[in-house]
Amino acid sequence: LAMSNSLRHALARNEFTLFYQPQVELESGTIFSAEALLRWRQPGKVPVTCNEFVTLAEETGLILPIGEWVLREACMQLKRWHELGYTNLVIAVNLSARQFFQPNFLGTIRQALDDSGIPASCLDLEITESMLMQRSEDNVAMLKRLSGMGVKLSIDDFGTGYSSLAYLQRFPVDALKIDRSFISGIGQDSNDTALVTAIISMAHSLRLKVLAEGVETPEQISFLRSHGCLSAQGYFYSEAVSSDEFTKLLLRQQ
Ligand code: G
Ligand code: G
Ligand code: MN
Ligand code: NA
Repeated sequence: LAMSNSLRHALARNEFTLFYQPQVELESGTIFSAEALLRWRQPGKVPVTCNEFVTLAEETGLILPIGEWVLREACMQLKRWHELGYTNLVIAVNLSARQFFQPNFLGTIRQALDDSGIPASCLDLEITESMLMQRSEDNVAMLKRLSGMGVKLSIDDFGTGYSSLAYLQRFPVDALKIDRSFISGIGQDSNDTALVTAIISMAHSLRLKVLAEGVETPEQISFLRSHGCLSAQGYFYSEAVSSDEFTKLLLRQQ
């Protein structure tokens, strides 16, 4: 396959970059975190979407070296922002299942923290519900060790999987990210609206933070605020941008 061949050389050829999407506090609009999103640009070619090549990278195992690169790069970039004075800024990194279940996963995290020198509490790992549900006993042990290191854990695309309340309570998870498909239905679709309300109140009773993904309109923002959701990300604030553009966003809010 042509794409898997190009993917194999992409790291060595420096074709990957990270873009960053701000995560903001709803009340103040302050940026508190940057979600790192992987981009692949081959010279002279149309960029491939992340979903396309992440799936291929998982199948071929290339996601392991790519994922390590993402972690390193994201932590190093956060270090630069900390050095500029944004010392409370957090970096959120997406993990794939294969990475998460790799035997030396904890070692990889430790290494990225040590090499960059950022505090563990400023690294937020995004995992999916389905990753939590697989091999749940091993997961509890590993998540407890991660949480013991001080690393934060968020559940990405929340609401699209099958996690139960009982399950959620067993994992040392810090935050739920409500999937953007539900946010886009706020005020449009009564099922989505009810679901968002239920997820927020469930998160509160489990003492979890809750973030709304894919926020695009002021109506969505006022709905979320009035229901006690404290943080959000989405095109209303900013799409994912280069590290330089992200620095400008940080400077602008001073
Ligand atoms: O921004 P974009 O449309 O490319 O993101 C599409 C999907 O790719 C998202 O679901 C996101 O979680 C995933 N993704 C983005 N960056 C990474 C990454 O570094 N690692 C993994 N495993 N997935 C990522
Ligand atoms: O699955 P994950 O949440 O990691 O994926 C992030 C994806 O969501 C990226 O592809 C990003 O480009 C996209 N995204 C971020 N904000 C918005 C938004 O407000 N609206 C839409 N439609 N997509 C968004
Ligand atoms: Mn994500
Ligand atoms: Na998501």
